[in-house]
Amino acid sequence: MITLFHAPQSRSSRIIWLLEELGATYEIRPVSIFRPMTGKGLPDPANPHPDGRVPAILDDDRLVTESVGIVLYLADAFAAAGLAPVPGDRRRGEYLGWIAWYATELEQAMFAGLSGALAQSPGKQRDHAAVLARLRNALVEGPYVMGAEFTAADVLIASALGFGRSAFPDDEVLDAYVARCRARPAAIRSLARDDQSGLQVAA
Ligand SMILES: N[C@@H](CCC(=O)N[C@@H](CS)C(=O)NCC(=O)O)C(=O)O
Repeated sequence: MITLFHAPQSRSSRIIWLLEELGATYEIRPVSIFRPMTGKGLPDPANPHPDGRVPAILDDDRLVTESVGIVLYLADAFAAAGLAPVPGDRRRGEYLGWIAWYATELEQAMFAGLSGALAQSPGKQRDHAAVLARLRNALVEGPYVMGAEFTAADVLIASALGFGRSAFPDDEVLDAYVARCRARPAAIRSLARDDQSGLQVAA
């Protein structure tokens, strides 16, 4: 049984989306977090995350933290759902590359764009342009970053873009990708569950 420690409209929302895509049975355990944008909220003593953050999951008694760690863990644990090429599959390397790219390139470029740090740093501008070009090139082919196949990498990338779209220029290709991902039935179901508390979802 998977238990997700969740705060509404945060990085744990994407894990609800993933769990819905995977057809998993899971429970949402709502926790409070500190919200830096408003300065409000306190870490919840009921949250097992060592930093009091979300997302965190318990798989029975096994704790997994970090969006990337959780996405890799769940997509492999529910391999039958087909959201992750399994070890040995020739697409596995590309898949891992996109997930690492999300964590090390996309997040940095997005927050540089959102914070205004771009304007002061030619290095960040170069990285930002590279992120945009790589994403666009993949999505012009599309419809997902790995082509025809929707993978768990799209959950990370599309959810980040959904939050930080304004960090990048107007672009029909990016907008269509975010809209396409948001229109997936699992994404729509996850929105309805984002704000509900104490919920148990049976597959
Ligand atoms: N690298 C972490 C970041 C987690 C994170 O910062 N989550 C925010 C919510 S979006 C949080 O829990 N903030 C509470 C805090 O900073 O104390 C991940 O991707 O899981």
